[in-house]
Amino acid sequence: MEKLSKYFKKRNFSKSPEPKTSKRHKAGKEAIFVIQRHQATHLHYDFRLEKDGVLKSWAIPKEPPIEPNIKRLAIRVEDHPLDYADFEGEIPQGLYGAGKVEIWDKGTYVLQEWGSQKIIFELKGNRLKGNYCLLRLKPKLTEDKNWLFFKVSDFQSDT
Ligand SMILES: [Mn+2]
Repeated sequence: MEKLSKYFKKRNFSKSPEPKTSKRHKAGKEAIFVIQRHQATHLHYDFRLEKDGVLKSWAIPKEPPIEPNIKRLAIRVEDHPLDYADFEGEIPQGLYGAGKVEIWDKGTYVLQEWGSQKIIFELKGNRLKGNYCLLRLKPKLTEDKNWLFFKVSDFQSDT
């Protein structure tokens, strides 16, 4: 799959247990998201949204926020195959991404807006629930792979 060429280029599948296929049948079903806690050289959380037959992915160096308005850096990384959403395991030492991968949260999401600078969606996970935003940082000021990830206030009026 053309879209996944970066994913395949980085990995050695004769040694890594990571998934190779992106064939989850999803007709008529809600799109999924997954967050994988990845104990690599630096602990991070890989946030992935199903879109166009792949998992669009960001690496978040700190724990994803459950409360609104706590902003986390999210670094855009290569698209992953859909089957990666079920992956947990140990990537052997010496390989790209070596370390333990565990599913930290998983569920479905409802897309509200997918723009080149801003993505807004409702997450329906076990840990993360509610409206979240990915906001791209200005490329002139920073690396163009840098985004912010945060929960949006619910704007509920408590009476
Ligand atoms: Mn990772």
